[in-house]
Amino acid sequence: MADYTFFTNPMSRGQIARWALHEVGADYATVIVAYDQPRPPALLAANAMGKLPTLIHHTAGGDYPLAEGAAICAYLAQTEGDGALAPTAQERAAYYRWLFFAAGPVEQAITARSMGFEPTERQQMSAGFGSYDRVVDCLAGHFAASDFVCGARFTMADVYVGSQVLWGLAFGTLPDHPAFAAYAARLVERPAYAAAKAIDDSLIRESATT
Ligand SMILES: N[C@@H](CCC(=O)N[C@@H](CS)C(=O)NCC(=O)O)C(=O)O
Repeated sequence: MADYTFFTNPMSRGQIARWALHEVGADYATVIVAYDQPRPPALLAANAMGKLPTLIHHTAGGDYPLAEGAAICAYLAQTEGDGALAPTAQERAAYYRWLFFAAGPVEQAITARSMGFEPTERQQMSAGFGSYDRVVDCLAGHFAASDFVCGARFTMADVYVGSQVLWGLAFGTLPDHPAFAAYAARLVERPAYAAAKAIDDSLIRESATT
């Protein structure tokens, strides 16, 4: 049995987890979940949300279910290989700050904007993301000053934060800011990104022809 069971759909945030799995060279078996079919019982047992991506880590000590793209990235960085993509003590503050910022405010701001919700000035005080423009300015400001989340070095936080930027640029849900474009260009040079993307792109092409 592979070390990880990976429930995904190629057209999903599962792409983030696959990239992370490839960055650490994890041994995984994929279970493709079709959106128009009932969720497999093993997926629901691992994640009652039935959402993708979901992983199960099979270890000698038992099975560990894992969900949430950002948590999957952080877990894999810490658990697999030599931990090279986990943060050093000096990188930890930036690593967690931007990982949580991307999973919370960035995700909420993009979702709110694409679903037509713009908080009023008063609502912005209690909405965790404040406003779409504040989130975008904050994120773009970081990448205007820094090559990667933690500075000069690529870490696993870049898989998650970077995926938000890559998807945002691809779907037009983030503006074409030069700092985002330059960051995206650095990310796509990662061999693990290319390998994971090739698998999902090929699965998408296959499903279009069946
Ligand atoms: N908070 C989750 C969101 C996961 C999520 O919404 N996944 C979508 C695909 S991108 C999904 O599984 N949708 C199917 C459903 O909700 O049943 C994460 O960041 O991993």
